[in-house]
Amino acid sequence: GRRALVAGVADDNGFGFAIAKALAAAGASVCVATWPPALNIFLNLIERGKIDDSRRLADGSLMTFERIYPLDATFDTLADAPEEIRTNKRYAERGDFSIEGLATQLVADFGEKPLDIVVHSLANGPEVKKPLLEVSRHGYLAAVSASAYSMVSMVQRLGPLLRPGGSFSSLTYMASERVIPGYGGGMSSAKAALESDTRTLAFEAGRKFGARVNVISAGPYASRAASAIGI
Ligand code: ZID
Repeated sequence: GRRALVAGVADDNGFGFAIAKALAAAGASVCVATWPPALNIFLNLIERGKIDDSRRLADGSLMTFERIYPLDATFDTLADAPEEIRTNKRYAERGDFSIEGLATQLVADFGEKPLDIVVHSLANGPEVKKPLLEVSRHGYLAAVSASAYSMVSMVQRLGPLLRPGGSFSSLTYMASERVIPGYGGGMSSAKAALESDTRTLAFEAGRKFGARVNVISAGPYASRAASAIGI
């Protein structure tokens, strides 16, 4: 069977959950990766049965996640995380939550070539409510780091874990190409980078790993992230 990793699932409201469910319905084993600050809440929702209705598949069974990994995609290695993050309660209890840590754990759990499908369904822009004219350098770079470089780093580190014919996908928004007021904080810039990088990564990772790399430009969906900016 195929195994998928969906990065960016912390509740049953977002694209990541819906994609995970579609993959499970199609017969894949699904692992997810969750931002450490949201992980406890997510595990509680599952444990208490609060998202059982959302987990129900057409055949009546409940979708299960093979693994739920901690992931902060702004860190490539654990050493990249600053002291105050590494010692933060939500992070400290989780082991290696970096992208490299995720790759290492996947190999430890399933062997050298554990994956067929990787979905990047995460983004973060701390100043998303500010128009570009008011965005700080820090906010802009944070948006690009979490929302675009995270994909580059995931392809670098998870590419070697893909079986032949494997694929990467991510999600973008049209504000990369057109002016859409309200999608600020450098998020439009981050999505433009993500889309451009997808072309270059498809070229490079196709040759290096035999992997496909695609990005889907999504329509509006009232996820937690989108609700924060009034979508
Ligand atoms: P979501 O909140 O379900 O998923 C985002 C996830 O990212 C959350 O689980 C966060 O915990 C996680 N996350 C944040 N920072 C980090 C980090 N550093 N490391 C690891 N995880 C982290 O929201 P979602 O489903 O909206 O987002 C999934 C993807 O879809 C993101 O790439 C979005 O940018 C993208 N997307 C969403 C929408 C939308 O409407 N929900 C649109 C386009 C793309 C969109 O904004 N008209 C208006 C707006 C839009 C489309 C059309």
